[in-house]
Amino acid sequence: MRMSFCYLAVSALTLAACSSGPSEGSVTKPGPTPTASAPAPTATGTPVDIPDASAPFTLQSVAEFDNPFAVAFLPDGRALVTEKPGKVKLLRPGEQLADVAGVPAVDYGGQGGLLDIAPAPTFADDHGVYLSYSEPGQGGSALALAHATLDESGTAPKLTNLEVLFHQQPPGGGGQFGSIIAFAPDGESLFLSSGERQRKTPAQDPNSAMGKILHMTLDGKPAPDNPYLSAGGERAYIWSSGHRNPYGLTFDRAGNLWEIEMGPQGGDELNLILKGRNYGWPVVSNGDNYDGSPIPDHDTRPEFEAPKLWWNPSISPAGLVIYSGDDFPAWQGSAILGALSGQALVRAALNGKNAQKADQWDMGMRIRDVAQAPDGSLWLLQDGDGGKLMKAVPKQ
Ligand SMILES: [Ca+2]
Ligand SMILES: [Ca+2]
Repeated sequence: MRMSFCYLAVSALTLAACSSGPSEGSVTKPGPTPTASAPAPTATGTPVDIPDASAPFTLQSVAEFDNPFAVAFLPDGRALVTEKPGKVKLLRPGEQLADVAGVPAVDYGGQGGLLDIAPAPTFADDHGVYLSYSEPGQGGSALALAHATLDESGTAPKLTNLEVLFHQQPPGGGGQFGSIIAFAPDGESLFLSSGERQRKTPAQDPNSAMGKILHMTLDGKPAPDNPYLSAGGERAYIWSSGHRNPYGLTFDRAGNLWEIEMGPQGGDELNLILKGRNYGWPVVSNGDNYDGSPIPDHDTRPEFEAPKLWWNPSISPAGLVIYSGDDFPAWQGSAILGALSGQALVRAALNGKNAQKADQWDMGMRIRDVAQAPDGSLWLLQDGDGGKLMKAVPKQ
């Protein structure tokens, strides 16, 4: 079922306009260069019931998507949303969702497809965006990172000047790609999380980009301060090793890089990412294999960096922000993460380089991504067919 090209507003007029999906002629041209003062999408959407009465917020849905993977806000408060089958949608309050043309071909299926999207640090000047996706190739697919320009000069938005900056090699079948993009605080480089494609051993292979956090310049070259720069090849891109399926990656205001990853059963992790460190997968995990066979815990091998937090039972963490908004003052500086199998929104309080579990609210649905808009509002993206983009609104 594909419900959603349509911005779901309570206005009957808007709903009527949405009834037949998009057409080029009916898409209102987004405005010119964004301004920093423009508002985020307002909470004029549809209330969404959640089972957890203790949550200090309600949810308002503003749009639905076909298997969305990521939401990223632009400086003017509009949002870009990726759909795994291979579409990018541009959301503007009160209007239909606009299809963004020019998306590269993706290998959609399983955990693969169109994945993360992030406006460049220079977006206000050049409208640059970064995309990650599973790129079709000989023998399978590979994690790819591309840069493009969001061109709104025509009747409908499109990606132009698309350039693939990085391809993980070799291609292969299936598995989890990770694929989350995070910019360094100085805006001069980017980090890309790369899953081990459910193959385990590549996470410890020093010459493979799988199961790693990668670090590169904005034009896709290994970053000059990388620990194995002189080795060349994929190794030159590696910043940290021993990761399983990292579906969240972001910096806090002090410049610490935080990562969440799906571990084996009972072994999901929140990690503080440090240059050149090895995070242990698949040699150690505080969880165990899904077939019940044990994996030694982190404390048996102190040479591997231990997680700051882990979850048993598993929650399948996906999406991570360090919250800094005003809607929920008590959460400022906290890590907010979504949970797929856990069907939850999770808060971890951060204190310097340490973390403490704080809240886990039952959302009654799989949460695929979380994001903070420029106005500080907090947004949740539901997983699956018809997945909703929802604003968390404080209860009065
Ligand atoms: Ca680990
Ligand atoms: Ca274990």
